Amino acid sequence: MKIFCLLTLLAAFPISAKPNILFICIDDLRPELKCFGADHIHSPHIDSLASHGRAFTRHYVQAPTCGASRYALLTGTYGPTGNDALFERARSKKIIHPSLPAYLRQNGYSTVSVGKVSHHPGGRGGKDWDDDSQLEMPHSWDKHLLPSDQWQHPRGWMHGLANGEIRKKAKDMDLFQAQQGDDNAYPDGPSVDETLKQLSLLAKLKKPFFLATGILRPHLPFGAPAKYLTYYKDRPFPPIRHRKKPAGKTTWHGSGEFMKYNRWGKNPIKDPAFALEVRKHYAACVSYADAQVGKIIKELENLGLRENTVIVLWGDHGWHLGEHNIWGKHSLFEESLRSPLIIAHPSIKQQGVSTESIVESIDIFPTLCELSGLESPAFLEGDSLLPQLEDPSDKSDGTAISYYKKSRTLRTPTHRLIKHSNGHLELYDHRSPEGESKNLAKENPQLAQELRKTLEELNSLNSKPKQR
Ligand SMILES: [Ca+2]
Repeated sequence: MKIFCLLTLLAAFPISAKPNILFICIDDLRPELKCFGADHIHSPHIDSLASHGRAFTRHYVQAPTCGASRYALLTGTYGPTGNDALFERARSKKIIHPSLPAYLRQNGYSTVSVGKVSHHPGGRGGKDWDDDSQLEMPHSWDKHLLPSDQWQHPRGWMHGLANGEIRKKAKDMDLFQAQQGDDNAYPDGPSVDETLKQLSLLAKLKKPFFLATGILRPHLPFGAPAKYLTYYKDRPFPPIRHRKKPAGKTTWHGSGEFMKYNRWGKNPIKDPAFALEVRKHYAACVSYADAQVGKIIKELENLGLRENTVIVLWGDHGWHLGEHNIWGKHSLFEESLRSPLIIAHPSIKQQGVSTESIVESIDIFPTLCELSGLESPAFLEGDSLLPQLEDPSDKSDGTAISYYKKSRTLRTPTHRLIKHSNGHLELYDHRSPEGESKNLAKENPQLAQELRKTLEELNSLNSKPKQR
């Protein structure tokens, strides 16, 4: 039955054999985009992409931290919970299954990565993340590039601020910054220049390509050229939802990553004016990232490649901007786990209509296999999103699993269940205005236990996230 449905869908999807794939990763981007309902955000290029494809408004990542989330995306499987997940996989010398780029490479694709795609920009380890003998994803990329430019090395680029400032200690850096200058005053500028150069080189090859480019902003510290802040100078921002620290045992935390950059010693929880400044600078970083997306897609069009290229835009996880009294990621609340996913191609029907189907990052690998006419390897743990590309009202499957440290969560179309290692449960009803601010596990123990069982059953079907 599944094979019949798949053949029907593929017949309805007239993509020529082995289209190119342009994969755009954006670091720490919550769905703070106009096309995802954030009307105060200036994001014209990503909005345009969504209008030519399918936006997944309920896409959930597997983990609210860069390395573990990218592991799940790039391997198509649930995995470890730490940032060094891909390095551990590489060091284990037990890589049985190919990564997404390795699989495409085995099947005739040129594979190139620029910027932050795996956890380390450029995909190498060592003190400055530039040691060619320590590859994060062996056998995966023809080229895994990161032009450090004035930031000296990939580690410097990763946390760089204007004009070559690199991180020595986070406490000595600006939490946010908007210096005058062009796009190349901040780290994404030269990386996107390299992406454009690689696109033009790939266009000359007589084989399909998988080009993955990783945009760094809006990752901390929030630095972007001053022109992007001007969009927000006098713009009203909506109130922060669910501002209170949740009661009881939860995955709440004290915003450690954010606070360590905060050399001004200000606290957005107690200082509403500062909180608004932080939100405006995050927004400026989103607009800077959006402008980079615009440059890449324009070059794709200039090269005449748009018609035969599947474009995927993916945020590696969400970010709390004050919701639940958190400024950061690293929780199992909606704000940390929901991120933008857009898939665009001329063959997609009802372009510009989003889907509310619950989907996960591990679904992307099998989707790209099917769009490329390749068999989906049996080890993949996600489901193809072709049904949602064919029909945005499709509600098939409808659950997402995520994990952080020793806690796990299940998102259904109506609820979120979080299970802690000591058995404690959190149950939230998304149909209620209280959402994830009121734990209903004691009020509705039957549903909590049913969802706990579902979570455990789904995990028995799939590999168990390793706890570290
Ligand atoms: Ca990230």
